[in-house]
Amino acid sequence: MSNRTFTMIKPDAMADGHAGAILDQIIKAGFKIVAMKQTRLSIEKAGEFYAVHKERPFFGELTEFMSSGPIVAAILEKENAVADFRTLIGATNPANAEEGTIRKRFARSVGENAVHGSDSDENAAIEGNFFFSAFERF
Ligand code: RTP
Ligand code: MG
Repeated sequence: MSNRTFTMIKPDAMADGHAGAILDQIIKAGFKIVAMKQTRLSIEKAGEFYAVHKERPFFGELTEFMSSGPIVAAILEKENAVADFRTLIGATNPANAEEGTIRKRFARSVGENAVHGSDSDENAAIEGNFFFSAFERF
């Protein structure tokens, strides 16, 4: 069990002005920010990030959406980070997300669902390395 996870505030939540409230909720839940940046994915980079979903019917929609505007990417630290962060964000589809979760509060839809959270320790490390060098982690 590792103590780090990776997150993105997705373009919908950025455009809707929720970045500050989402970061506040993440910090209040006990996560420490190890690295953070605002950036924008090209459609090619979004495809690389979500390569595991290449064969899924929503892949085109997903990569178009994820490259449609700026995002905030961050590495987060907390005991049991991956599982606890997925609890904090709630179900993929905000309609099924628990009351008070980030997706319940801020997501637009199953596709435009406000935040990403890594699904395993291994992917947390891969995804953090995708965005950050050793010089950008504190
Ligand atoms: P994420 O990777 O972004 O944290 O989300 P997740 O684990 O909860 O969901 P995952 O199955 O990994 O799907 C990745 C992202 O693809 C979009 N999606 N759209 N239209 C659809 O039915 C659909 N299903 C998934 C969502 O943006 C989801 O977060
Ligand atoms: Mg996922």
